[in-house]
Amino acid sequence: MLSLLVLVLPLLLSLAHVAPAPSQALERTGIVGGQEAPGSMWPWQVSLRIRTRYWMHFCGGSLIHPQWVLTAAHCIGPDIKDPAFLRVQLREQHLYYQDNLLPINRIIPHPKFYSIQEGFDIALLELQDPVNISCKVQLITLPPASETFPPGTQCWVTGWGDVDNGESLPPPFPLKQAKVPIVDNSICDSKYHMGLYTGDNVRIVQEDMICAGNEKHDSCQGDSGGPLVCKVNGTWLQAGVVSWGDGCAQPNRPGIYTRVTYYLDWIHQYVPKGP
Ligand code: 4AZ
Repeated sequence: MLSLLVLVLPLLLSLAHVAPAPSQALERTGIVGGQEAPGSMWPWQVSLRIRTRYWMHFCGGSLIHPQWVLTAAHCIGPDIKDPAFLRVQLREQHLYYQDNLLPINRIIPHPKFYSIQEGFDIALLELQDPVNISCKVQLITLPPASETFPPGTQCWVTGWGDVDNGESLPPPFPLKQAKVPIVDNSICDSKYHMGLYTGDNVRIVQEDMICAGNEKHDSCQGDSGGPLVCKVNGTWLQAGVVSWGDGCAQPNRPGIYTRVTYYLDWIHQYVPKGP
């Protein structure tokens, strides 16, 4: 039962924190430490909405095919949800201002997902109808299986999540971006062991994860499910899906993402390679 609470708590928290906050100081940066995204960028970013009093943002996602959205399993599982209570909003500059919510056919969490720390934090949403690709709405390219995204690769994370630990994005809820450096998996794992009694032989950062960010720039609650993208030889590729972390922008606690290259075969069991 406790494990159930541990599983649903992140969802409850991510639901709780996104309720429109009273207007606050005008100068707010973030994701954590980012800036507002230019309107022409990140055309694959989507917002996942859940039916409450209104269709509330609870997670990010990315458009990888005209009819498919990639997100995190912890956003929508592991318990089965009725697609009727979810909607997808394509790229918009400010949450809620120009909503055109799209219905979903199928919700597909990775079958091995159980808890965030164990990995497999990836899911697919099939839209009822394929969307029109335009200058505002475009697909993000999945990386080739061989792409490792070495430290030093220029990567960015985007979303409408918290601007600091426990501090939600204030109205008018602009899409935010932050440039986050990739952190090598073994270095990230040793950082996560700092200040813990967990034995060094106990892996915290698993092989199906990729780390990025630092004390200045990070993703945070409400960014979950959204894309970590990197420009490789002039093409934007999706390296990760926002998954978890120990707080946001804390020292020695980079953000942890699901490593997309690890799940290409699983994704292509459902998502056609062409349009
Ligand atoms: C969350 O709770 C969450 N700093 C998302 C991203 C990160 C930490 C927590 C990474 O959804």
